[in-house]
Amino acid sequence: MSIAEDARWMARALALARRGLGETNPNPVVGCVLVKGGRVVGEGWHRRAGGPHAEVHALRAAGAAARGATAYVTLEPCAHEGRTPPCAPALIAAGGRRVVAALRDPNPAVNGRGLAALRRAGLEVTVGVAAGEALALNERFVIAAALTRPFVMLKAALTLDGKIATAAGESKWITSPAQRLRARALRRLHDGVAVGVGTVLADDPLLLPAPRTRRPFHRVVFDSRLRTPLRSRLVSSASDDAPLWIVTTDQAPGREALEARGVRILAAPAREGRVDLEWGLEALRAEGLWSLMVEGGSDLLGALLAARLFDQVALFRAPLLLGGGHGRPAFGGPDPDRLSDAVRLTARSPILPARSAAASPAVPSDGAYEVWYPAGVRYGRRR
Ligand code: AOF
Ligand code: ZN
Repeated sequence: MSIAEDARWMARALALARRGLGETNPNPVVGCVLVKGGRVVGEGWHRRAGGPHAEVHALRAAGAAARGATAYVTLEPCAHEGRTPPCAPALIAAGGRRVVAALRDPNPAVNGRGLAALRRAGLEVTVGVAAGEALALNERFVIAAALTRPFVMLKAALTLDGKIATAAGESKWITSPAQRLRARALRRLHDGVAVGVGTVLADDPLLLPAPRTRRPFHRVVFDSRLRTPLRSRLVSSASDDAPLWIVTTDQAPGREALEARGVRILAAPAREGRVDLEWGLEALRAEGLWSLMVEGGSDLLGALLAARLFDQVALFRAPLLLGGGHGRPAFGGPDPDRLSDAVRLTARSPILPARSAAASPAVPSDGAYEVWYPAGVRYGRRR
């Protein structure tokens, strides 16, 4: 099989994987194409967490024709018994001859074990075809696999001079309707969104993606003193499809009334009366959240920035200059004394291999927002 042919079938597998975007969380998106004699005998993609993996869909479609086929998969076939049976043994049992994977699965539960099992069974294994594209597609999953907290995207809608509200508190609306539409669509890529309680009190937001996801979409409030109103739209809409979790301290009164309305409370040991953000994020990860979009307010974004607890920044900038010295800055938090304390950003994803031409575009084609990454960050194995 030629390199060009491998690239062509992997492109097809990537296109299939893309169909799962927004619906497979916290799992990655994965596509699989089974090819024999230069034609497709079966294909599939992972549709939702807890459902069959891409390989299983493709094997079912191929039936007996899978014997002797090459499997093109955008992620290493798994070897672990998770919510579904492992894919590597399924490919072996079906009589596959060769497996081409774009990426090794960084999930500590897999991490090379699937590839090893395939090789042991005598299948030919090729890894790294279109790795850059596959990484860009599953950026949140791949980065989170190296962390003990969720992947964190900081999102702000701001004026060109960096303000998210006037001194009087007016914030609706800074960005255009088209930008706001894109921001709600961006939520779909994440397991959930988070805000500080100040934003709940000021805006009473619903924090749901549009279009809605078929899988549960989590809303999280960082709220040290449990000030989230029982009558807020977040609490009223808490459900299995749209869970509401509040990260608070173990000293905050009033949790029972919220719990009675179906709100999940995660109580951290208080640090100077406030939630320890790192503890909160690690607790969210332990509860299964791999990716979080943090949408404000100023204090929460500033605190996460100062603590370097983020992996990506999405800026929705409006062509406005507010002026004045008292508008609300997008990123509050502590004031650094020195320029060397500023957070330097880069447009290039830190997980892309140096030579890869693939890119997660810094500005999507509609120009609605910009994507930045912290410069100089290296993701190793689990930090
Ligand atoms: C594959 N093919 O299509 C996907 C894989 O909870 P489970 O059993 O669905 O396992 C989820 C993990 O399996 C996920 O974190 C990732 O490591 C891998 N996803 N693997 O072989 C697939 N979606
Ligand atoms: Zn699998």
